[in-house]
Amino acid sequence: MKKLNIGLVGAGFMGKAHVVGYSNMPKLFWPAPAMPVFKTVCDIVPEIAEEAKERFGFERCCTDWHDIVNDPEIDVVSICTPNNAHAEVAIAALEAGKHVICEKPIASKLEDAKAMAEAAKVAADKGIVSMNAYQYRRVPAIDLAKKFIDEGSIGKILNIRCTYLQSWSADPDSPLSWRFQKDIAGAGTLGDITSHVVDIAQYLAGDIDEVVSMMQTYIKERPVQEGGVDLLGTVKLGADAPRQVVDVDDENSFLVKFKSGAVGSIEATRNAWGRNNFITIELHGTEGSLAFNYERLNELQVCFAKDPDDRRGFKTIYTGPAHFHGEATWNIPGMNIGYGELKAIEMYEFVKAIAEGYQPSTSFEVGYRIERVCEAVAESAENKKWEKVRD
Ligand code: 4PW
Repeated sequence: MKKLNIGLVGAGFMGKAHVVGYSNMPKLFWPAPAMPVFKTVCDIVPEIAEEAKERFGFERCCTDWHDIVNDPEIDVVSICTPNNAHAEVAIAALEAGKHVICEKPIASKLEDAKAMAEAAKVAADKGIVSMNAYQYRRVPAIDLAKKFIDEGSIGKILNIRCTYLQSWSADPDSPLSWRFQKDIAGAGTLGDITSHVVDIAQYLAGDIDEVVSMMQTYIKERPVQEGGVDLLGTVKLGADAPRQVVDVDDENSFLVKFKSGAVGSIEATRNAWGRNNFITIELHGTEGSLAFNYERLNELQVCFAKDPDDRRGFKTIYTGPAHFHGEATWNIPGMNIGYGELKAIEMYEFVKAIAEGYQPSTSFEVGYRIERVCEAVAESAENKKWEKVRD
């Protein structure tokens, strides 16, 4: 079986998620399209790099990503750094002929996102695969929603309502990690989580054309966190810790018009006590409706207009072996998959694309367009008027 030597850049939370995805992929999907081999892990913090080598089973570790990109033995580069490093690493890796999977948002600056999409196009002509890690569109229930839409089962889409609500930054003592710093992250909630629902909305309902938005920053200062590790608010810093200004958004909400004529709304916040990974999508069409909530990710709710008046209403479909990659996971609906299996599905899609020589659906171009939507959202909040998404 073909082997793919993996170089992982960034060994924090998302680095762990990529490793879990690669390791479980061949255990779930067999025969695997290729076998990932954990070659080199890189982190700028030497102790984290050493620990990741031992914990994840890499052969080597380093603190300079060039060691991965310049290593002729490496086939694939997984980029899990803070957002401002994505472009430099990804473009160098693509130019060195490596396949690349890069965490989202694609970059911290629009011009970097554009350069990445262009580099990916050039690399694609040489058979190099690139992918932006928008994993939630690969949840089997979202795939099923797409199937219902494409088959015409809910008719013409009229409206799509989306939320992404979390609570991990609602506490003012949640530290000022890189996710709250514009020069590193590029944006706050907008890039971090709104981008996911923009991806799902566009995947299901087509391109967004115009937006009108509001953005808020509720907690203006946070305690400074030593070191670059992002703990997603799981560790709080006390009242005595020195504080610095937050220069990104905590929350954004906007109305959308799609090119298809459909309309909708998107709301995202990391300050919603009681909500955790609350990604909800509700679509209303001329022939029916669909509803999804990631906190119940193995379920899709469907309602069909054609059902008799006394039977019409939402019913729940539990995803399982009959659904997207269900043959690879568990045998009975209700046994359920979670974030770990989802990352294995994502890595399967990536490795299969490499083995078979095509580009995955979440291309760098898709990542760049999501940034274009986010640009319009930020401009609209500033200008207080509808803004077109630039092509
Ligand atoms: O991409 C998102 C993140 O940045 C994730 O899906 C969840 O929220 C986990 O971490 C943050």
